[in-house]
Amino acid sequence: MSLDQATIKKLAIHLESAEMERREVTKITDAHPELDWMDAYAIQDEIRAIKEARGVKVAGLKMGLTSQAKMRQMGVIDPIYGFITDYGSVADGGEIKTSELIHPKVEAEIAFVTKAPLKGPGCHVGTVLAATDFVLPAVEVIDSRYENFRFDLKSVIADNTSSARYVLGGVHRTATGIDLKNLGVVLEKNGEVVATASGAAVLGHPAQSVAMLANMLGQRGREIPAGTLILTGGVTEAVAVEAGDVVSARFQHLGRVSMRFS
Ligand code: 0L1
Ligand code: MG
Repeated sequence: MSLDQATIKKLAIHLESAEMERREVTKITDAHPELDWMDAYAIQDEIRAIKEARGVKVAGLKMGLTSQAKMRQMGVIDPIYGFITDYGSVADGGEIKTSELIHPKVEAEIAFVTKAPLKGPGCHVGTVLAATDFVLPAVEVIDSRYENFRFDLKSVIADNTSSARYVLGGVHRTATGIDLKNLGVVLEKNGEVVATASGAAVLGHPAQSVAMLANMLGQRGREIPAGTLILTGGVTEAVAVEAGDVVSARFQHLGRVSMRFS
């Protein structure tokens, strides 16, 4: 690590208050070019601690930048992870207030819920499917705290991977008998198709995203506990939304997830 604990804490407060106050900030590596990967995840951990001290519950984990479409869109080459919160959850068909966000974008994702712990290294698609309780359809609403979504990978890890809101669909299925790799997804905005993809867009198979998460956490001596909700990353590029938009994602075998932005 190259930053001291006081600086980690100061940057966590800076980013967390930007989220709470819906305020854009410049990427933190501008002022701290020496920030390394461990610093970035340490800032994210500190944001989690700030929220938990305020009574927020962590509702699950997320992988970000797991599809070629997203990596290309953001000009990066590595997946990253973060956490999702209880206050980020929006009911299927519900309303999302844009006044509570800076510049939201939506992405269709396949979510997993585990029934057994997963600890890397060595996790793969097989271990993940064996530890999966069920999968369900999701839309993540991301909202980078950085101006114009302009960031580098370390800055965005520190900003809890742009985590903001998420909507889970009501249909859940065991992973057995569903071809998650070839599962088709259609993302619609205001009745028009804006993106299509299949599960394979996420690292070849969405379970591979969970395996990578377990392996990345394993490097830090951590694991994915049983009963964890995991968003595996957008199957398509993220699509910008504004007040008045209605978004719907249709997932083969898993039904539809929808929301409106007010
Ligand atoms: O969930 C995601 O893929 C978001 C990763 C962070 C990058 C972004 O804000 O697009
Ligand atoms: Mg995402």
